[in-house]
Amino acid sequence: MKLVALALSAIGFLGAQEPPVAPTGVAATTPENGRIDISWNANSPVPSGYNVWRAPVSSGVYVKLNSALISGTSYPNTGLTPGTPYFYVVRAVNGSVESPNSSEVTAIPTGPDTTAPAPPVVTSLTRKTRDTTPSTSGTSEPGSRVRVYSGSTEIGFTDAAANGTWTVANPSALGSDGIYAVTARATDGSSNQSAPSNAIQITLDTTPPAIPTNLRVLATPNFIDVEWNASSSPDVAGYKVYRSANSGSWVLLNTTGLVTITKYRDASVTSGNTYRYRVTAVDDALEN
Ligand SMILES: [Ca+2]
Ligand SMILES: [Ca+2]
Repeated sequence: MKLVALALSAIGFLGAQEPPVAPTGVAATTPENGRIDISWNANSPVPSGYNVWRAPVSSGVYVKLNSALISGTSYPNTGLTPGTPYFYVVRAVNGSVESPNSSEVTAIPTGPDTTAPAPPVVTSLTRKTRDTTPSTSGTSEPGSRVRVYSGSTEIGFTDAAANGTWTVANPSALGSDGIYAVTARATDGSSNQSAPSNAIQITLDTTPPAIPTNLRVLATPNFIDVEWNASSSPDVAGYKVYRSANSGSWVLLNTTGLVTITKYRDASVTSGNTYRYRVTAVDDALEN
C-alpha cells in the first residue's frame, strides 16, 4: 500500500494526470432475480471512465468487477446470490489514475419472480354492439402484458401503463353475430401468467331489424297521424319517423327518443303543404 502511494506521488510530481474526484450519487437497485444495478452521477470534468468495485462485507476487501473501463454512469451486476448483501464503491479514472472511493452502497438481490400477477380487472361493460372489433379496457399490474380472449382465442394484447390502465381498442374480429365471453389475462416480465379476469359478455348484432310495413297516414287540418305495421324482428327497440316537406330533405321528427308504439302524430303541419313520411326500425344494439 505504501509503495503504491509513493509511486503515485512520484508520477504526480512529474506532472502526470491528477486523480479525479470520487463519484457522487452512487445508488444500488435490485430490479430482478439475482441482479443489482449500480448507478452514479457523472463527474465534471468528464473522466476517462469509471470502475465499480465490490466487497462481501462493508468497507472491503473490494474487487474490481468491470474488465473494460465503464464510460457510462451505470453498471448491472448479475449472477448474484439472492438474499446475500453486496457492497459497492465506484471510482473515477483518468488515464491510469483512480479517484478515491465513492461512498459505499449496499443491496440484497431478490430471488426469482414466481408470483403471477392478479387477474386483470375488466372495466368494459357487458353490452350489445354492432362493432365486430369491440374495445376492451381495464386495469392490471403496471407494465404487465395483457392478452384479451374471446372464449379461448386470443384476439389482442397490449401492455398495461405505469398506472396499470390498459385498452385493447381494435382486436381481431369476433366472428358472426352471437354472444361472446371476453376475458383478459396478465403476464409479468418473468412470464408468470395470471388467471383469467371475470368475463364480459358481448352480444354482437350486425343485423338491422326488418323494415316496418304498411305505412299509412291519416291527414286532418291540424295534424297527420302516421301508422305502420311492426317490424317482424324480435330485437326492435323502437322506431324513427322521418318527414320530407314539399319534396325537401328527410328530417327526423322524434328527436327526443325512439317511438315505441306503431303510431306517430305529426302536429307541426301547415295546411296546403305536401308531406312524405318514412319509418325505420332500430334494434337494441347500442350503436345501431
Ligand atoms: Ca410477478
Ligand atoms: Ca339486430
